[in-house]
Amino acid sequence: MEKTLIILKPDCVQRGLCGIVLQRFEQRGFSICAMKMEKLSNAILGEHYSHLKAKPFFPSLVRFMSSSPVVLAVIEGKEAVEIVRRMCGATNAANAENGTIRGDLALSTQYNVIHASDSKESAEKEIKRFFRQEEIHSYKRALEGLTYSEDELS
Ligand code: IDP
Ligand code: MG
Repeated sequence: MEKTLIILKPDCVQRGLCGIVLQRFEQRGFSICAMKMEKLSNAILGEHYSHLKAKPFFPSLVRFMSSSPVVLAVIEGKEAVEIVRRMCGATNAANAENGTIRGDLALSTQYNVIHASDSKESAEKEIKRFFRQEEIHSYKRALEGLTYSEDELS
């Protein structure tokens, strides 16, 4: 089953929005298969945002992302990378569609609530960057009461 990495950013943690953001993924049918709170170091943020090192906002992004603990989680489910990314909405929250996490909860480009891996390759790398294999768990979502065919489980 496909996995992707999300980071609930310092603005999400400090505004008390972690619960409702995680709820959206659970309600969609995804599983949270790993989760922890951590204060990220400049070193790991430099690696995580290495594609943005040349940008003028890079120092401020690292300061922001290390300003308080964040919640890191691995989200698992059908087409998790693409669907989770779509659920987050555009980077600049002011342009994010209503109904997306950023479109419903933020207005800023930097303080945009959540990070999500942008491809299957980045998801694989990012999950390894933040989680050890033994921190990632596997379980089935309860589907009692639903009538479904075997195909619907894939
Ligand atoms: P993404 O988070 O939607 O994948 P990226 O381009 O990978 O967007 O940028 C990573 C993060 O850097 C953004 O989520 C945002 O917090 C910050 N960021 C991106 N562009 C800007 C900008 O123009 N000004 C300030 N911060 C930015
Ligand atoms: Mg990105």
